[in-house]
Amino acid sequence: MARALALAARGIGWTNPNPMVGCIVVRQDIILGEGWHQQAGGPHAEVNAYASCGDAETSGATIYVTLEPCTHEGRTPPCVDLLLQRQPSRVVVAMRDPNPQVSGGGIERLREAGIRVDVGVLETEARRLNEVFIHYVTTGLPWVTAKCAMTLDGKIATRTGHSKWVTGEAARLLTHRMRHAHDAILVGSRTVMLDNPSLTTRIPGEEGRHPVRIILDAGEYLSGDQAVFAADRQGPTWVVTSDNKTRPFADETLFLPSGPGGVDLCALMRELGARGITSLLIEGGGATLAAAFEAKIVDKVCFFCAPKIIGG
Ligand code: AOF
Ligand code: ZN
Repeated sequence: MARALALAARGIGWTNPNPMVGCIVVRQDIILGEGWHQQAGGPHAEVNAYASCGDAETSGATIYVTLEPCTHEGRTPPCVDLLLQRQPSRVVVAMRDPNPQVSGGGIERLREAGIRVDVGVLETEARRLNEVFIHYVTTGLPWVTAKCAMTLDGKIATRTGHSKWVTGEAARLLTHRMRHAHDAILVGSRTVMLDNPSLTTRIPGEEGRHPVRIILDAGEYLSGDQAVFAADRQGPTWVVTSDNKTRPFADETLFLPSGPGGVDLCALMRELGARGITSLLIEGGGATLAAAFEAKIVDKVCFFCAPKIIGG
């Protein structure tokens, strides 16, 4: 199962809104095939695992799969049908599928067919890997990660408000991996004005996915001259506001009710969930992070601590 989880993790950033899933086919203690879900809309892990077995005899095999096999006809046919056809003698599942369309039905159908099913192997690890999927499929709201960097003396920015010089290379690489893994990224307009970040994903030697950039602009501070609005920008940039003025330089302006410190962030989460955004990375600055904690929308905190002293 540990191997199946490692395979599943290769799909990070590419499977949303679907889960990351890995699967292994084992017979007489030999791994005959393995696969993972590589992209939303593409074949499920079970299909890829069986495909990689080639001509090997697979009946009576043991299947290790990180998520309960599906029973529904979505963009691909139900995996349970594939399993019933290939006749494994045992299926080991890390966790039940929290998707209400599946939710236990896959396990039940395999057991009804006389196949032994064991559920709960490395379940904690499997749930951690798919924390975004579990949250989104059960609530319809994006999973929210708050990311922040501070110095030893507790500063998240210099005296002039600049925050891009806090951490070094290693943290920067992790940040780009986090951007790749999230559907959208949120910052306040002050951060955009002061740091002028591009908020894209740049991982050396690897292809990455760019998150939708969402800028909170409660006070008409943005002019459209910033990097996130550049004509050759990668992926869309949305501006969120509680006034009623369209920002012509953005791909979209989202109008929302006002809340403490600016826009009503709970209403924003409902809107983003409805638009299919399953995860949101908040990169600051201080006011935006404070408002997010105040609105209780944060699910996970990633704090980088840099061995520096800014002073002042
Ligand atoms: C995946 N990959 O390996 C497994 C999934 O739209 P579909 O047909 O791809 O179905 C997506 C649902 O299938 C997903 O929400 C989850 O409940 C179930 N299992 N999904 O994308 C997989 N095993
Ligand atoms: Zn499936």
